[in-house]
Amino acid sequence: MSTSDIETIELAFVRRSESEMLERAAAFSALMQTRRSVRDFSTAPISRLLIEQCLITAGSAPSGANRQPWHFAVVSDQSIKQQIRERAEAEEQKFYSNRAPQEWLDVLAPLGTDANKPFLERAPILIVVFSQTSDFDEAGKKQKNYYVSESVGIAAGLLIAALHNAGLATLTHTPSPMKFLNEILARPKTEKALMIVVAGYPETDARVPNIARKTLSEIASFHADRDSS
Ligand code: IYR
Repeated sequence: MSTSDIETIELAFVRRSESEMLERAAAFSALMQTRRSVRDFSTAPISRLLIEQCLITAGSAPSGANRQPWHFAVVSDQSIKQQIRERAEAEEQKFYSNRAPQEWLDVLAPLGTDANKPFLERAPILIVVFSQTSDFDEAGKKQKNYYVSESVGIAAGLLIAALHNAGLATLTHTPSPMKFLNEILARPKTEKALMIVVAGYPETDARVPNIARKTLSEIASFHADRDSS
């Protein structure tokens, strides 16, 4: 089937001048440079409307065969957050005391993390990002999904960018294994938690580790025509 055989709609695309494009790219880059993983959250509440808007952005991610294989479980209930903290800390205790090899603990040292996860109770919102490894069609027949971790990873990235853009602090948290999240949130076996995106306001005077981002030349290589600039 070629595009001429399928139903299509007009592409909404804004063609901008080179200078406007550069300005926008620089402004977005500056905004994203101020994103930091925050572990010191205030208990101040955030509006549901704001979270909904950011989730809609996350849902705009491209996905394999347009299957949109994600589910976002948004937790603000204090007793559910408490259960998640208890189960996550139990896993983290095992991680820090015997599961993690010394090499891993060494690279985590500059971040100052440990098995204690108070932010899971303090932050107003935990967004548990689930991957749907398979799905069901209208007839209830099991359907495979494609490129699930790529698709859901992109959606999670867009969610973090949207939350940061909206003015919220975030933390990606990945207790491992995360099966307990299916249990607590009553999600089906076909779903697998990818990460918890913790969101809220930073505590007044919150501090973050003094770590640096790689430079452009460290993260990119250009393979251009010899005569192009
Ligand atoms: N999940 C643990 C350990 C941890 C692992 C990585 I990779 C990090 O970047 C940060 C922490 C924890 O949350 O403490």
